Amino acid sequence: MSELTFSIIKPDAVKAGKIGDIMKMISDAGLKIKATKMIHMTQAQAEGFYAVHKERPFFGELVEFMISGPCVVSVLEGEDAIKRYRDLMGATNPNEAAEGTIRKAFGAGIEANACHGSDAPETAAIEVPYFFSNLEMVN
Ligand code: RTP
Ligand code: MG
Repeated sequence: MSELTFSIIKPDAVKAGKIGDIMKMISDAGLKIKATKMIHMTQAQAEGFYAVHKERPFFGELVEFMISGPCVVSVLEGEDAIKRYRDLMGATNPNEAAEGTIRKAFGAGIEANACHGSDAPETAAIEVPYFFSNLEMVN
């Protein structure tokens, strides 16, 4: 079944000039870009987005990282898009990420790991409308 997932090219990868490379990997994987834009998150936006992690010891640092520069947020669509994009991203820790994944290619460490992708349909259903309205998505 075709589904939507939400993607972030994180500030580390944007700073490193990797937007084009990562977008190409997404296209080459057969995921369709329904919407995309560059944003610089406010602290409140980043805290809200990662609210599930607010009790984790790395929460403060993660928010600081996510607001350290602009990022590219996108909505991707395809058959089994959530799992396929997670597979394309690779393991959270780039040192453990498989060859050919975004994090293996561009991740610097456990935090500055180049990208985010929704981890389940329920998460995608929250994350997509957190940054995009229906009017911003192509049909
Ligand atoms: P994401 O949510 O960004 O797609 O990444 P994920 O599911 O692979 O990993 P998750 O456990 O949800 O962690 C969210 C993000 O927090 C940062 N992190 N830092 N310092 C640390 O130990 C640590 N652990 C995670 C990473 O940026 C991770 O992607
Ligand atoms: Mg996650």
